[in-house]
Amino acid sequence: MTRVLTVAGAQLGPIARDEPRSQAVGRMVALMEKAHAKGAGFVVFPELALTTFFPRWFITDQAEVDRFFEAIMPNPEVQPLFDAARRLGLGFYLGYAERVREAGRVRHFNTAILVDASGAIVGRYRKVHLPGHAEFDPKRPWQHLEKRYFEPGDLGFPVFRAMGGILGMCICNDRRWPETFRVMGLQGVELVALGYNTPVRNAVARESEHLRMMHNQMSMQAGAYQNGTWVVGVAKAGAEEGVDMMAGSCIVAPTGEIVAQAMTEGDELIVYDCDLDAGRYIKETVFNFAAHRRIEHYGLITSQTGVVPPA
Ligand code: CDT
Repeated sequence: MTRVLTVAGAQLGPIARDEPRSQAVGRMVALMEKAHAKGAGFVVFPELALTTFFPRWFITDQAEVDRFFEAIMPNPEVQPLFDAARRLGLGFYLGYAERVREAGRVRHFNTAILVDASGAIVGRYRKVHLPGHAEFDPKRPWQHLEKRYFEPGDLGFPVFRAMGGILGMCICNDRRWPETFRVMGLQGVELVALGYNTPVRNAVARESEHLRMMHNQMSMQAGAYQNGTWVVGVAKAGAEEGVDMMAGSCIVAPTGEIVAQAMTEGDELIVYDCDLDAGRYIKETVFNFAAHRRIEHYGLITSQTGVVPPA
């Protein structure tokens, strides 16, 4: 019996700074309806899908920053997504800015949730690798202040039995780190959902647009192949508040092949029938972890962060 999950990547075009949640949610529900019409059972939305990518601005007024965050999930403005999930029998991955009171203090995370086809939240992930910087950088044409507005995720890289398979999540910059995929691979992940907001150009160095797209794809393709898992990467794309954001949302097979890819920089759906058993032969042969991994040589990966060259 095959285990086919029809997956839709729901790329979003730009969201303006003053665009109300209701408008973004309306665009997302339209994509869910389209996904349902194409037979999808699971939809992946981008990172911080409900608002513009606000870390591009240095904002000192915390109340203004907090306007980009959700204190409750679901809340009335995003409830239509959960209603659509139940009505259409469609699970989804949603990236958003999470503001939560925990351990007696207010905390801010760059978060993704996994919602099943009944509209229930069945998984939560908080972004571990926060790129950028914490203070205003006058050398940059735009800022990347994730280290200012979020704290690093505290949940690790959990995977969840959902949608008939083993699903994991990560967020944007996480895809560039092999550790992200390997920790989920060690839990038998079959599909990794991820959203991204990536500027087309490097704000601090010369780097061609072609190369940046190659790095985007290469990271996801390597993560997929080396762990025998599907990877679904979905962009918030296009010219957003003066910054060109990379499109190229794609679905990567466990072989590392890109099997579906967005062609525009706007709201666009890509769909593929993902056989959740397609990575099994990879997990049982070349990447049979139990047979081939040599953990006695991997200690530096968890004991050291920076590079220490020999004396
Ligand atoms: N959102 C996010 O993580 N974007 C980063 C841009 C890095 S530039 C500081 C990325 O890795 O795509």
